[in-house]
Amino acid sequence: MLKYFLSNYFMNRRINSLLFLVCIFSSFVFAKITRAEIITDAATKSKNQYIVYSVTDQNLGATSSDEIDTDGDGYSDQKEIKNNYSPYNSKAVKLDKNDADKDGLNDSLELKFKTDPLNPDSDSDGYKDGEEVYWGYNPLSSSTKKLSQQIIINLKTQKLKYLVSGQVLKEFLISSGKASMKTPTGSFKVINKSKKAWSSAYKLWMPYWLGFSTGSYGIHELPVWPNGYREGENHLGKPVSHGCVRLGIGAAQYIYERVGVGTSILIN
Ligand SMILES: [Ca+2]
Ligand SMILES: [Ca+2]
Ligand SMILES: [Ca+2]
Ligand SMILES: [Ca+2]
Repeated sequence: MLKYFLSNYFMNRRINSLLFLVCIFSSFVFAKITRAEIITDAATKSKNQYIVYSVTDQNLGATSSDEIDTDGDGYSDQKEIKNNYSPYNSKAVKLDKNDADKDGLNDSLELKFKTDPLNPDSDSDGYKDGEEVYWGYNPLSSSTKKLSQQIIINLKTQKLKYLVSGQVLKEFLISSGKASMKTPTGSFKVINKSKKAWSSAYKLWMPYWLGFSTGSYGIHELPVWPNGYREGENHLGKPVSHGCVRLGIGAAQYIYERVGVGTSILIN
């Protein structure tokens, strides 16, 4: 009995000391992980704080003080922005006509997208703010998730607008359906894409095709007949198509490359 008790006692002691060692080791590992996390966290935090600080300071035109005059022209940043002038150019240049950091995004859009007007690559991911915004990517994150993109077509003005996050970035002349073959109006989505679609109804090529959800209609480049004849660019601005929305050479490719299936199209 005593023997049994003693062996049990020593066995328990051994288990206890083993547990003790495991405890020490895991707390050491845990402490290391905790420490690493704190360091990473602090780094991220300070990075975010820096971005928030620089955005607040520069984008809002020094709301904290009326005195900040970045370009030294005698007018405060706040006053210039309020009057639509760039606070980053000592000449009287409008916000949307100035690109202080030459990143392809004008000062006006930098304010709207909350990017740094004096830093070409606000999120330091290697892509310029302008490149990211015009391609539909978030200039404040290295994420490849696209921002919301939209196409708005106005049949009256014969213009197509390309928007990212609700901001109009580009505007192109179109040619929509003639009076007898009107382009449908309403809200649609891009349902398919083709670099060179063939119209079996009209026997012609429709380059950079973006089909929208009514079935037989789409946005495409000025059509090309099998003999190579291209509908003239002088048709742009006039409703002469069979119902599709025609875009000029260059414009069609621009839109085609940037928007994907699912992009919303509003025609009014
Ligand atoms: Ca100024
Ligand atoms: Ca810029
Ligand atoms: Ca910038
Ligand atoms: Ca970037």
